[in-house]
Amino acid sequence: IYGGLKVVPGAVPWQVSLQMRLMNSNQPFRHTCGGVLIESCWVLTAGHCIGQMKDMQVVLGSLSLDTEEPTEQILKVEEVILHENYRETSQAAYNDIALLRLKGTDGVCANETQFVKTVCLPDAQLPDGMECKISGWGATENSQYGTNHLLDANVLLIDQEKCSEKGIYGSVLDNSMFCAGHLLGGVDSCQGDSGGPLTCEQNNTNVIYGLVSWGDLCGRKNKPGVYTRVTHFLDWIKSKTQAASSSAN
Ligand code: 4AZ
Repeated sequence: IYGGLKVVPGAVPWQVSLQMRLMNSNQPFRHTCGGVLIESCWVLTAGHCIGQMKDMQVVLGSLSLDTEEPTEQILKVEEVILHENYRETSQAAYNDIALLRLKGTDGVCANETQFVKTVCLPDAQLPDGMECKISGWGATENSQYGTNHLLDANVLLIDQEKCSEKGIYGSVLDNSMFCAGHLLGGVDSCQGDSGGPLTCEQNNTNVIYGLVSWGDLCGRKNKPGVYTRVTHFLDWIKSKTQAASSSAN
């Protein structure tokens, strides 16, 4: 996160650290991407966060990556569901969304606490110019390798037409994504924040409106962050989570 501040305990209780290590290696798990807890057994993340041949864990209730905190819950992943039309080009990622079904018993995976909570799905588009929040452990203006402490920042939803102008992203944008940030630069998501939340307030409730997806570097003028448009995938999310939770968990 560029232009961010340290998150206080419990302020972003749906934030996930998605951690990976090479299969069968004895290396420790390393933070790879963000994610978002939407149900006790379901995490949303970016499609491009799903590498192959990786051993994966999901860490909830964490602020500091290098310390074991009493608020943490560490869960294994039972199933990875990558969007059927996920596609990456040199410029953009399309349909950049995946679901992780967590391992649990009797339909309970994450336990709700003050530090671990689900976030609601949105039920409609929100207005351009609205202020929303992004968070993550990704690169900052001072550290390309990311931060140990979770950071967050406020960004503005940017009109799709505006963001599709030639001097911004032109024709690479589609309806599976939207832009948010500050066209003057400075405040943005960055590498390592991918898959993590962009939440906004809708009817006095925080909703997960975007997932950190891509951008032309970070924090640059006229190159805002691009986010997976969660409202575009509501039916997909519902079909996948309902189909699976009726049989398993
Ligand atoms: C990345 O490389 C990345 N400024 C994520 C977000 C943004 C740029 C790059 C948005 O994962």
